[in-house]
Amino acid sequence: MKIIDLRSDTVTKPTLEMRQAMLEAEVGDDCHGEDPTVKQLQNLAAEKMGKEAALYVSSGTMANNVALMTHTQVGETAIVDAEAHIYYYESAAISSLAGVMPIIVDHPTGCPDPDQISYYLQRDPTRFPLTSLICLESTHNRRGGRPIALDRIASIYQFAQAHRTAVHLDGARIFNAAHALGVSAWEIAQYTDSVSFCLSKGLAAPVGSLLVGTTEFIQQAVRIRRRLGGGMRQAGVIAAAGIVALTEMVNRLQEDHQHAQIIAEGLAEIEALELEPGDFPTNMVVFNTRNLGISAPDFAKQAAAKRVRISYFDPQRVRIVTNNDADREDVLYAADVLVRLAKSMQN
Ligand code: TLP
Repeated sequence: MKIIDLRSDTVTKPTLEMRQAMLEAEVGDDCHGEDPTVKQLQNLAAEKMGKEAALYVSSGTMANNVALMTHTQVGETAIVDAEAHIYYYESAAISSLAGVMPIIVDHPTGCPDPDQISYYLQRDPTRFPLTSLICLESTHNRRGGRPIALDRIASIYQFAQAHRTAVHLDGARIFNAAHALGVSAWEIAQYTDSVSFCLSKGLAAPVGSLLVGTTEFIQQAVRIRRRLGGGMRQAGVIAAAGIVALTEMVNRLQEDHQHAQIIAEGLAEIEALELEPGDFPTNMVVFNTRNLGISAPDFAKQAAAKRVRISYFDPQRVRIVTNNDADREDVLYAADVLVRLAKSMQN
């Protein structure tokens, strides 16, 4: 019996077309700039994001860390959302690798208001640490997969530019954000200095992320990637799957969003279950179990016993992520299991 894995979109397996492309990939030593498939992927990524250049790296975490270390100097500060992946899940790389002190700002959209951060951007740098970077995330994982609205990111970028501060977007799921907002990815990326995005989530590639920015920024990023041991050799083998991800898999994200909607609509009927509202729903459904009298890990355990695997952010917040390996039939089954479970717990 099939296990329906909705813990994350990272669990997706590469498609047949990706495996075929990997088999046939033309390769070379990428540290010598000689891998034609990596170059093709990087060019494609830069073009899709409307940036001058791109760098292929092993993971979203590495893309964020390379970005942080390229934009900042040791001893500076960076504005980071209180729920950001960079802050929560990257083993404190922001401070341990980049040597940067995060300034944590809490805003429900994941994107600060200018007046929340203007103080940090205007401080006297002879007496206070310099704030050289604003980190954003869209879609925002721990904020229920919500995208940052275009006018919000535009205004924070304008504000950052006026204060000579760079903006990095953790766009691990930027194509989900673009779909939800009804725009192209470059329309979001135009309001950033750099973007990291992942091929290995909803786009189903087995590995890999990209960092995009100006040619000068990417040249420096190559050096930092090498410092982190992230230089790769015949990486065309995996980049080939990334090209399939970027050319064939972007449009299908819409399906994941519809599937998440099916689950959210089912769960919305249960009053005791606190669904986190999404203005622009994407491929995540997040809810709080506190009024069901069960912890999120225990709820997940009970769902797993019925072949539906889901994850949780903390003791009371469940996360469900639709993905390429769960089709409509799987999703209908999962929705039914989750709704029945929650109903059986409400009193
Ligand atoms: N997120 C993973 C876990 O680490 C939580 C997931 O299952 O969602 N930025 C964002 C917004 C992410 O959600 C992730 C992965 C990353 C960066 C890191 O990507 P990888 O796993 O490739 O290092």
